[in-house]
Amino acid sequence: MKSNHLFHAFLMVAAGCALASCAPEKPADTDGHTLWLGEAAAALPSCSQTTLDVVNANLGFLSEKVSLERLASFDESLGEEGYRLTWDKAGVTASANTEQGLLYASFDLLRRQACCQKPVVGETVSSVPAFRYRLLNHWDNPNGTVERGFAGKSLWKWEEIVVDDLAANAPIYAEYARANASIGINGTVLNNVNANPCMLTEEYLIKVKTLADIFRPYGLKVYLSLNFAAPKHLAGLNTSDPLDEKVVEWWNGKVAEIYSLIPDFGGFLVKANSEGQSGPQDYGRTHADGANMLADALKPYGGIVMWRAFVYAATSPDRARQAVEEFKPLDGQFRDNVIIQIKNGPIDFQPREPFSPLFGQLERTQVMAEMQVTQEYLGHSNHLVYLHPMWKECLDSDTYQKGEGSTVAAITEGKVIPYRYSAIAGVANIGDSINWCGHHFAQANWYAFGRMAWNPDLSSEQIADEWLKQTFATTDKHFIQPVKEMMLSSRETTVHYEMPLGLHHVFAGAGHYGPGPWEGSIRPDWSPLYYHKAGADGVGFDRTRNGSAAVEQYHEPLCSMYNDVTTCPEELLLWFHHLPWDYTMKSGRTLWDELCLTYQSGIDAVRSYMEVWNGVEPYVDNHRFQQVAVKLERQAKDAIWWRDAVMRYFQSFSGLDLPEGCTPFQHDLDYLRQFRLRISIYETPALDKLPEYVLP
Ligand code: GCW
Repeated sequence: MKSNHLFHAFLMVAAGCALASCAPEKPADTDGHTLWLGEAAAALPSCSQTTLDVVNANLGFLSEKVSLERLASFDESLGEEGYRLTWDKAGVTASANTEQGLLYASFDLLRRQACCQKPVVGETVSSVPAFRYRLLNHWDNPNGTVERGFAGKSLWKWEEIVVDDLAANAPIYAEYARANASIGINGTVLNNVNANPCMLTEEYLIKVKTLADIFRPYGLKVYLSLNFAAPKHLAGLNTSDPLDEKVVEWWNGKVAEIYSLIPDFGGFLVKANSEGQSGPQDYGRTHADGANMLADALKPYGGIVMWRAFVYAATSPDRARQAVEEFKPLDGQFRDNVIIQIKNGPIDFQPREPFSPLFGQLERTQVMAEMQVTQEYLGHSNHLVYLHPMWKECLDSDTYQKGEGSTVAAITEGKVIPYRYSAIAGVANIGDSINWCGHHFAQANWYAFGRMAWNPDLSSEQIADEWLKQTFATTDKHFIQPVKEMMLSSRETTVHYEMPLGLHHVFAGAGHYGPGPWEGSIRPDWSPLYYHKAGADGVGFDRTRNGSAAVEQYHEPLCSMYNDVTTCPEELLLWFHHLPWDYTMKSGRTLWDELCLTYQSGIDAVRSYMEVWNGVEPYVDNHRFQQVAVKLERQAKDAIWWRDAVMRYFQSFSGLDLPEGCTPFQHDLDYLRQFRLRISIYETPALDKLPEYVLP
């Protein structure tokens, strides 16, 4: 059986590496379950196996001869997880301090083989992860729903997680761990930050232990989100005050219990005093009081606390300012095993935001970035959007905290202010759907997050290139080139057809799929009206010194640059400025015309993606080809829907018409307002439940 797999894998690679110039043979149908790992995904050990078994299984898929070398004396330059590859005439030697290092080396070799990278005899390559903690955050609930999950139900079937040989019975958990290991992810937070206290009961902790045992050989540690009010819910205490002795005692006991089951448990992720979650402020205490209590309990075991900065009160005139207002006064008060986890932007995972100013504001507190891999605001699993350029834009942003070069990447890697712990998190886009992520191309975002967490310097292009070659088992440039270009432009395209020029949060309802610029909400800061502020006088949120003054949370030269309408980057214009409809843009066009034409460019781009995809049909199996094609068509229609809704609504203030170069509106405002997309925070809309559009 195994040798069969091996032979097949070898043939696939050989075929993929051949320089194909004539029409390729149509690949056999696949459901996409093997991800970027292709045939190698078949190499699953049973739960009792070790990291070295996983490594050896990988080596079985390599056509070159590999020697493994566990270094006798610790090589500081490689650390706990790094590795070195050296090629000579006999083959390649993989060296590392630990088995985990060898694990990552073996996946590197698999990647090189699938991408047909030719080794050079005499060459040496060293690779060390930039971040020590590279985590997925699952927003999965114990009842099987996934908040903002668009790929089916939760992967974790809690009711089934009871047997010892679970890995054999449910190989999906090992497959999941293996996929993460292949891209360097070394930790997973299993449950939603809106945490159900039951996750900390003995019943669930035993299940968590079962998963941890399956994940261990793959170097993947488990973490949990916690409900800050757990002492009240689970122990019947009358308080969860972090300074109360009984509460402290309960947490200490709980942490001891967790480590007795899972000796390498990673730690806690906490959403406190945010969107209705309980927290230390319920008892007049600070975020630092709350985080430190947990940090002290975890410290003896080496665990960490990731305390989220996503906090905002309903009453604030500008939600974008609030994280800095809450956390800056607490700088220096957190224990050294606390990391403040900050979303990339100051609002909420919009298609484009400036970086969160909190990254540059804490001098004596460790910070990490939280990226969203799941496409809450970018078309769910219906739209093809490659997210790496968006994350990289944030990581490469210079905060100027300590002068030029203080990028978000440098800060969170601990290069600006030395940290003990460096970390990065991505909100997972994984569910129990057969292809894991709902959209075949959404797999690229899981892949890209892991690769970026290992090496934030990798370019979007390189990651897309690797992913395509592995996932579609071809290196043919007639496929790779056009599809890669489509991926690379797709994020900007989405910005264009959803919310160009700094517009944000123009979504209908709580489902965050389609447009609803006219909508109010029970909370002002959950409503599009609060964010776009469109009226007869123009559109945009004034965050200048004359407005909410959010610009002042950025260091110079950014503060002045954003504050001045003539120097503010146009892609963020309406994020920082409220401007009249006839404001003159750099192109010489009015703001109104520019908005219309930018929407149009988004519409045109998705339309062109349909052509690109049709053009590569011979290179893709029918199954995946059809599934992607159907979704691209919906994406193209959604792009028009977005333009119609937003610009029709804005038109009711501006009184202006679409300029030349725009396709006409297809629906009027009455129709669009009546169309109500009622979806919950747990689902993606069915394609036939969306408004009818005709493609030009
Ligand atoms: O993006 C928003 C989502 C919520 C989410 C929250 C958060 C888990 O709409 O569904 O809750 O952010 O990040 O806590």
